[in-house]
Amino acid sequence: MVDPLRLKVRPDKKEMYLKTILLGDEGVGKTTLRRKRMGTSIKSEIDEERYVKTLGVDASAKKYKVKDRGIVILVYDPSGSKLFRDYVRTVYKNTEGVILMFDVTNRKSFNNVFERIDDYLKYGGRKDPVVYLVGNKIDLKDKRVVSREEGEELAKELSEYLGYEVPYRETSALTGENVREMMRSHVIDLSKRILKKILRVFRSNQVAQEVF
Ligand SMILES: Nc1nc2c(ncn2[C@@H]2O[C@H](COP(=O)(O)OP(=O)(O)OP(=O)(O)O)[C@@H](O)[C@H]2O)c(=O)[nH]1
Ligand SMILES: [Mg+2]
Repeated sequence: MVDPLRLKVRPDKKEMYLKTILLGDEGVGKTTLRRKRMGTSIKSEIDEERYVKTLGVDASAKKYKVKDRGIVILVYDPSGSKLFRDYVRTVYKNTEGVILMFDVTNRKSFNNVFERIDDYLKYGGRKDPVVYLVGNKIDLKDKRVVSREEGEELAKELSEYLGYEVPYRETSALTGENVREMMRSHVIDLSKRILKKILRVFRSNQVAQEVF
């Protein structure tokens, strides 16, 4: 299990500590999204754009502030490869959120989304995680094969399947387009779901601010 101290994260009593996992096929952009936009990693990483497959599970932490309350989000970033599936399953049970990613230039990755959430639900994930569906690589306009409408339709199907809303977002992990907004919104939804009994701060719209 990832030790938060190794990430230099020291949640104090006022800080909440939540975990979310990026799930999707190999090469959809999970590591790029996490590494470039979500802070420090537990493994030493070279900042390059060359595709280096993730081995096992990596993670980053990012701290947000929602109404004066620090919220530390640990983002698990597993390999999309079947080779590591057993290992990846061991981190499912500790997560409150799931970001289901596909690549809008790769239809197979889109077709495999249901299999990913089923695997999560079957092998130890919580039964009602906060789920976001994310279509990545929207900067590759000429290579796009999955439309926004299809993404929205899939999010609807996932919502029906799970029994609660699954938002759909489109991002470019490479350029950063919409990544920050997607994460902020995911953090707010996680906070609402997990903390609403503890905090009475969600009567109005809240904004999540990055702290580090
Ligand atoms: N054009 C473009 N390329 C991207 C984007 N996101 C990732 N890539 C590229 O796609 C390749 C794979 O990205 P990764 O982030 O390593 O993919 P991954 O999902 O972590 O893959 P695994 O670790 O094997 O499961 C890399 O060459 C990235 O630079 C994007 O939004 N746009
Ligand atoms: Mg990776």
